[in-house]
Amino acid sequence: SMLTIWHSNMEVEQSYIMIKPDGVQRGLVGEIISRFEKKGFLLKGLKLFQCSKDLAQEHYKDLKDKPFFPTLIEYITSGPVVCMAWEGDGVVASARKLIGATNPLQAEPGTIRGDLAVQTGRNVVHGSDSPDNGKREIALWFKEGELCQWESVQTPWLVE
Ligand code: IDP
Ligand code: MG
Repeated sequence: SMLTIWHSNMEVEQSYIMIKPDGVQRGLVGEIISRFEKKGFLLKGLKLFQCSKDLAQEHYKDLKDKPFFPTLIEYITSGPVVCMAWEGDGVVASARKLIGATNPLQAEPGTIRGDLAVQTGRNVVHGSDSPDNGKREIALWFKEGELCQWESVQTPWLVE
C-alpha cells in the first residue's frame, strides 16, 4: 500500500541491541527481549550468532586503546550472542535507559543491568549510543535480507 511504501522510505531510528555471551549462558535471553517488546519498540532483526574476533574488534574499535580491550574481545567472542535490531522514535536513548549504567552496581534497579548483573565486565547487554552508531552497528552485524520489513498490529495502540 501507499502507507507501506511511504513508511519504508522514512528514516526511522534503529538501535543495535545485543545480549552478550553471559546473558545467553545465564538464560536471560527471554527476559531481556521481553523488556524491549513490552516497552513497545518494533523488532526488525534477531539472530543467535557466534562472532569472530575481527567483528568484535570492529564493533568496539573506539575502545581499542583501553586496557580492558583484549579481555572485552575475549568476553564477546566467548560464546553465542543474540543480535537484535529494534526500531522506534527515540529507541536509541530509551534503550540505553532500559539497559542502565555500564557498571551494573551503579545501574538503577528496574534497568536490565541494575536487576540482572554485578560487574562491568559481565554486564549482559549492549545498546548503541547514538542513532548513527545504531545504523553502523546494524550494518555490521546483519547481512542484507536479515532484517524484516513488517508492521505490528500494536502500532496504532502505541502511537497516536
Ligand atoms: P556501554 O556498553 O555502557 O556503552 P562502553 O563504555 O561503551 O559501555 O564500553 C563497552 C563495554 O566494554 C562495556 O559494556 C563493558 O562490557 C566493557 N567495559 C567498559 N569499561 C570496562 C572496564 O573498565 N572494565 C572491563 N570492561 C569494561
Ligand atoms: Mg558503548
